Amino acid sequence: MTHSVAQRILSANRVLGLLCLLGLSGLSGLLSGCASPGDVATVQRLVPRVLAEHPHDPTAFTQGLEVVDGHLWESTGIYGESTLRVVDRATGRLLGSVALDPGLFGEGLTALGDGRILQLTWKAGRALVWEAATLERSAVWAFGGQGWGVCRLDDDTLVMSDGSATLTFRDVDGFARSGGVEIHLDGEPVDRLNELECVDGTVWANIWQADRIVAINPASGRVTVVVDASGLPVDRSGLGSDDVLNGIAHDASTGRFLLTGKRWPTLFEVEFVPEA
Ligand SMILES: [Ca+2]
Repeated sequence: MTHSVAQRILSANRVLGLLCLLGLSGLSGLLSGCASPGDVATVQRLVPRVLAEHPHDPTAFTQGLEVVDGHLWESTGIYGESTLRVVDRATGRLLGSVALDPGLFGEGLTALGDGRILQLTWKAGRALVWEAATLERSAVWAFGGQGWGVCRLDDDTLVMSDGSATLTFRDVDGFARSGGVEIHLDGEPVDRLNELECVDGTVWANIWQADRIVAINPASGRVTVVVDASGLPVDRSGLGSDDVLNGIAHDASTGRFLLTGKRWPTLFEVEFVPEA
């Protein structure tokens, strides 16, 4: 594809997105690739309301967070320090932990739904598959490019981020690529998509270095909700420039989200509410 053709397609997509935003669903709905009528509402602006605070290991460079069968699973990064761990959310105490090969940098993680946990690595092109019951590694799946975040959208589909504005769809078994979608907000690409959380067909994503979380319709790529998390009352006194918001998990038993950051001392239990 030539650059000019790509630009024309991009421009066409932006016009289409504008039609959707203007609510011209009768016209835009005739066009392939337009969002569904239920997807054309104004972007919601929300903030987290803190319902509880729990201790979080201030040495954990959090890269992935997910509640699996009531237990909080976490992936941490940094070469030589990366781990896969199970955490008691109330106390922050480790219930189980395994160290990664020093040459691997841990990234996002998600349950595969069959007693296994998939953990991404950053630049090694390897996804590690762990047995949740024993913390034994049972497979390694290869993939191209960088690994940032991952979540399981449905029984067959994983969603992966790589720091760009594109989310990649992959098979739950074997990690083969099955598609992708560019994420956009008001017609503009949204890059630096990082840790992910799939909740009832919606993909929630941390934006790297932005104190912002977005909700994404994975069919259209449209951002439907923007959460400004800059008001979370985290003690930043011991944090460095890399120690940013990262880590979003949904607890289906309460409907609440769990949020933390890289080396943050606190895990926040929150709900998302309209800005005051
Ligand atoms: Ca997550």
